[in-house]
Amino acid sequence: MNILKRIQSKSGQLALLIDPDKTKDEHYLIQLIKKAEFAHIDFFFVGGSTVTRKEIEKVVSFLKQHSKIPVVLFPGSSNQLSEQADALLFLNLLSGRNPDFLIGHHVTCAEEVLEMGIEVIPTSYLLIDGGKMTSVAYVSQTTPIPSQNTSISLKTSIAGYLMGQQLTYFDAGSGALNAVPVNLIEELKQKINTPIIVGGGVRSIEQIESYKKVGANVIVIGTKIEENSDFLLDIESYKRSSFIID
Ligand code: 1GP
Repeated sequence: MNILKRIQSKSGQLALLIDPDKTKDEHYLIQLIKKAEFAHIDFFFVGGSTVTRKEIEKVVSFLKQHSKIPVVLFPGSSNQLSEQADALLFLNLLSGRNPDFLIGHHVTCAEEVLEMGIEVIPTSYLLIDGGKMTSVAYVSQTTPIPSQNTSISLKTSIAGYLMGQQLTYFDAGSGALNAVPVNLIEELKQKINTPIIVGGGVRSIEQIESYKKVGANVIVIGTKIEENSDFLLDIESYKRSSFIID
């Protein structure tokens, strides 16, 4: 099954975000992979705001060598590529008005991506205000959509869908104080049939559950696991007690 189909197949799947800038120690990475497998994590997302190609390639190759969990590129710029990854989120930062992140980076890497033959998933990427300045807002020089203004987020997502994007990714940004409002996902699901990824500031099982309940396909977790990788053990117990795994 290709990655987009897997994402579409059910709600409540989990992605562990690996920022190569923060995971340089191989011993740490091995332990993280073991815990992620134990927790039946569905995807590794790899990317970061200021990561080099060399770092991306190194981490992707390491993950592919030591794990069967699919690796999805979640790039912060046009150089964050690796042929060994299973798929690439081809992100359009639709919440912003910076042409570099709407078309510029895409042009820069277009031929190379085509030649790589990797699965490419056109993705509407919306930054939603998470209560603090995040690296992605700073690096992209864009302003996130105010979180209480569901109407702008909905219209932006629908525009992306009408332009042919295959996925909608709501991101409150890494380490956000406030995660993406659950009702935004609920309302979008009522309007269009787009698979949804949500991330930024997810720190509890309760949040995971509430996103799953409203039909978010993938919930992305980075910071919480960077701070305490044993959160993956809590995820395992939650999945076991909810009969998601046996
Ligand atoms: C990925 O930005 C998220 O979309 C990850 O955010 O680091 O807060 O989990 P956290």
